[in-house]
Amino acid sequence: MSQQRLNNTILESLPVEVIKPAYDRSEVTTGIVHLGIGAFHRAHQAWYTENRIAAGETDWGIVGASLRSAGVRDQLVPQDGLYSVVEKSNAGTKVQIVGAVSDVLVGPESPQQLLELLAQENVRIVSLTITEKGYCHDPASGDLNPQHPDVIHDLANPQNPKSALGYIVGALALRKERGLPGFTVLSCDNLPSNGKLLGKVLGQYAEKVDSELAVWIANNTTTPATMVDRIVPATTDADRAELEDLLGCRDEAAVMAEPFAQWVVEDNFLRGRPEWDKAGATFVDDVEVYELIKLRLLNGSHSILAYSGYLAGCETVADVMAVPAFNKLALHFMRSEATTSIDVPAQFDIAAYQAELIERFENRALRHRTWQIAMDGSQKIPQRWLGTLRHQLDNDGPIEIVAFALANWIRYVSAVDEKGETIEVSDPLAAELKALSDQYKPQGSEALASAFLGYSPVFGDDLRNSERLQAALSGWLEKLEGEGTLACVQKYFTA
Ligand code: CS2
Repeated sequence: MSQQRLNNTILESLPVEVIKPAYDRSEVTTGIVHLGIGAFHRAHQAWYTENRIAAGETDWGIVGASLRSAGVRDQLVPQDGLYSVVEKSNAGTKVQIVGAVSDVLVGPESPQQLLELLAQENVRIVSLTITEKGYCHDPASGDLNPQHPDVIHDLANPQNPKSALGYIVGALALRKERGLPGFTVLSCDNLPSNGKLLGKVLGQYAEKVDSELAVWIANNTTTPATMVDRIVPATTDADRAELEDLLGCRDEAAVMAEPFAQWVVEDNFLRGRPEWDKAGATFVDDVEVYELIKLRLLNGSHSILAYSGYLAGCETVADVMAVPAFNKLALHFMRSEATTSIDVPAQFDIAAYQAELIERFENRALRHRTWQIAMDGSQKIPQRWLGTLRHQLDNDGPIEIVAFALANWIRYVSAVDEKGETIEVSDPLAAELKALSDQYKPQGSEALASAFLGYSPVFGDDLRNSERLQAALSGWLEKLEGEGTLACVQKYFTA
């Protein structure tokens, strides 16, 4: 491994084909604090912002924060915040060095420092990619979960929070006390009506702190909705080694991404925003339908391919898509179940969108692991599958593929695959889900289906009442048990 790390001093000596910041980084001031600075933020919002900083909007620099581990800080800070976005497709590779991030703080190391940063007047936007589970909500209802361990902790320790909600409300309390204005809180997570959901949980959390503060926050923040889209798999050691050959130096913070990127944002910012539209984002009055389309078609089929593909022995999404029956299943799901559950605007070319998704999933240059997408299913399934399912049940529409997908997920969270090997299930509810499976699986498919449909944190209180769903789900559980996922897809979904 070469010793030389990517940093400000070696920018000039990078190969000419590498795109790099052509502005004076020392002139950039902080306008955005981003909580949850993982790979997705770096390849998406920070990458859009880089374009605007380069165009002269130098008061929108980003300071990132991690609310859990020091990993990203240790990757980025020794590199002066610089990192590569490596666009990979069958057409080749394009590398851009992004300079929009000036620093990274680690919440648990110094909560006070992060609270103070968030309270700085020049911070006008606090953006979030904290994943579904970071909102401390009940996924079925969208309300704050008052029993969430982080909520309990943060209410008792407001100076030393763990959750994004604790930090944001704590910082807003400081701003109120100091006579400073609030900020825009921008959710960039894959949740339905993410802005509204964020506004609601922030309000519910603040109400528990102090109702006067809750009123101030309601009047001094906005929470615009966003639809964010770019496939950004976790970076691997092989990716970093390959990039090192190309750059001639080591980039520990590099992110791999597809060329495609989309960002649809509700234009409701309290104290200004970068002109992200000039970097390709779209500002609209209502994001909801774009979010529904993205969550139900892209993420919905992603999760289907993840659980069933994993069980069929496929490591990456591209591997799953290389199996013709799975490829057909994805398109069939989008057309027959997901799309028909949405009131798609007449001008939206949904057939082109579906075809593009298939192509994006087939991108063999990206190694997007099925296991990665399968993480946190309990938090993802409600918005990815269950809205579609409820719509179809209410309208006597098709439910076969969602039911099949649910059966695969139930199989997956049993934590044992078809060959009897252990599955490393990563989900905040993994233990409960496994216990449910262990208890009911021995009683047969019907009992198992009904136990899961009765599990309200994921399924709410309505789906257990559908006999149609119950029958479809137990049918699929039975078939999966007897025939296995791959054989089922090949036998039942090739038409
Ligand atoms: C994926 C998403 O990991 C997952 O659950 O479905 O991260 C997906 O790649 C992005 O939403 C694409 O924009």
